[in-house]
Amino acid sequence: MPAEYAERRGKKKFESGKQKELFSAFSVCSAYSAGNFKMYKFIQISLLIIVALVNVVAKTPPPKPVLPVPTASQLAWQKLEYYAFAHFGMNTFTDHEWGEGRAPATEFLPTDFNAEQWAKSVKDAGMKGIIITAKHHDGFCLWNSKTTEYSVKNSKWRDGKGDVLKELSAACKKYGLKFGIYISPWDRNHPLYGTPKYNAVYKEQWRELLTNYGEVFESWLDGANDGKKRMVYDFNGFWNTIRSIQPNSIMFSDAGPDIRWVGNERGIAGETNWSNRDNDGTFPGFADEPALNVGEENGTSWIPAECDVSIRPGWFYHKEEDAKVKTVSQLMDIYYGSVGRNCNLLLNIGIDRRGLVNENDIARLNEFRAAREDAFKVNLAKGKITAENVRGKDKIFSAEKLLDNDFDTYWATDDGVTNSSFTLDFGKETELNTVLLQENIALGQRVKSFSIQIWDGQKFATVSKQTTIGYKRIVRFPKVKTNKLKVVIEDSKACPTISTLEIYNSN
Ligand code: FUL
Repeated sequence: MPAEYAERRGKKKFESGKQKELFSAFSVCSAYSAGNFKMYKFIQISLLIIVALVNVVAKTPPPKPVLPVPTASQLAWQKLEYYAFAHFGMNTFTDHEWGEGRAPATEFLPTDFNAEQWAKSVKDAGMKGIIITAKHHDGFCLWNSKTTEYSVKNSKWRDGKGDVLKELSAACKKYGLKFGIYISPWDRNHPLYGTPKYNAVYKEQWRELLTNYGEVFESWLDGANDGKKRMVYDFNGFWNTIRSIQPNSIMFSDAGPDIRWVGNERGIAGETNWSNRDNDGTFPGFADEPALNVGEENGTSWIPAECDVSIRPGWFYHKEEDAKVKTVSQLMDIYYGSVGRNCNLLLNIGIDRRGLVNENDIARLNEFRAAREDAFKVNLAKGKITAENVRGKDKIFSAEKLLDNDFDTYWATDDGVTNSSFTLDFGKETELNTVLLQENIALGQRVKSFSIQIWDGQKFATVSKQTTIGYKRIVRFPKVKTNKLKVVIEDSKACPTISTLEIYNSN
């Protein structure tokens, strides 16, 4: 009967899916109660308004951010997680780590330079980009810079017409890798070094590099200074130059401004690691290493840490270190100590005298990739997940969001609830030793302490007690077997906003 009613009124367009059901319901209602079309229309509109109102009221507002928060570029940078440092330059040929800037430019002579081989090796290793030492402390420039005679143009490589930056940036583009640049402020060759005029030289070098080689995802500089000619660096001027040419390029130094050094060259962050930092008054070259390693809970700037570490003892290639490439187990410890502790990992490879990534390093990079893939192959976080508190009891903030493989969705609690938990019931006994958590850092880093607990048959027992989470936290503990795993957020600056839970049983 309702269908006939619709037919008579020429309402056939309603007759599909949900709309059809809705229409049928209204129709029955109107046909039996009012019996006339006006009344039917009135009820239909009223019901639609009520549904719309209920929807508006039910929409729980998202948590307010806890300041500071990352910029869009900082957030994009954090998601890269793992990329390469490539040390290559005059030191490669003189067998030095810190050249004095006196070796003749003609000594730079790679026999088989191939930037695509670098890019392919890095891509195959699962890394997301390459940062090249365009100029190290010796002052030798791998591009033809108008600011100095000490560069590839006075070498015999490619008859003085070669440009490492040009070939490498093109290779990165071809392989879908990000391209980054390090130029050392300390310059042991430039005649103006030590005088205020050198600051303009260094800015001009950045200008050349940031103008001629496409997008530079990271601009890397340190605060190294000469023991005798103490140079007063214009760091603010350097940063302004970089920012004005490529505003999205992430600037690294001991003192940010966008990302910070982790305080050691071992690639290991503090177990507690805040992306917040009190940066006022700091500048590159005077690093407070312990503070850089852990950040500051109430720091007012968002300056996450980057772990730079070399795959060999030295940063530059030395033949006698061919047998000293770090083992997979050392590299895995570095991975857990960096990416697993809210950092990005900048792993260095020294390019050899041929101008190639050395076979020993390639083999190890690939083994390291295989070990990571193996450790994170089977995500055991499957089953029924529930939370003690869900923001506004709204499903857009439910515990299920922890398992949906979407960083942008997250479990959150009501405002003021800074101690809460979620529990995963595997539905069967499960062996595990690794828990991976991510905070939705777009809303700031919040969690101050948390614990991981397992059901022992009678009660939940703590297997690990930790402090910060941040963008990514990977917690490892001895293998356990259990039916249920619970993560308790013990303390948080404001309601927690957790994006991801993954669980593994790795070797
Ligand atoms: C330091 C330099 O002194 C080292 O030689 C190396 O380049 C390292 C990555 O940065 O500041």
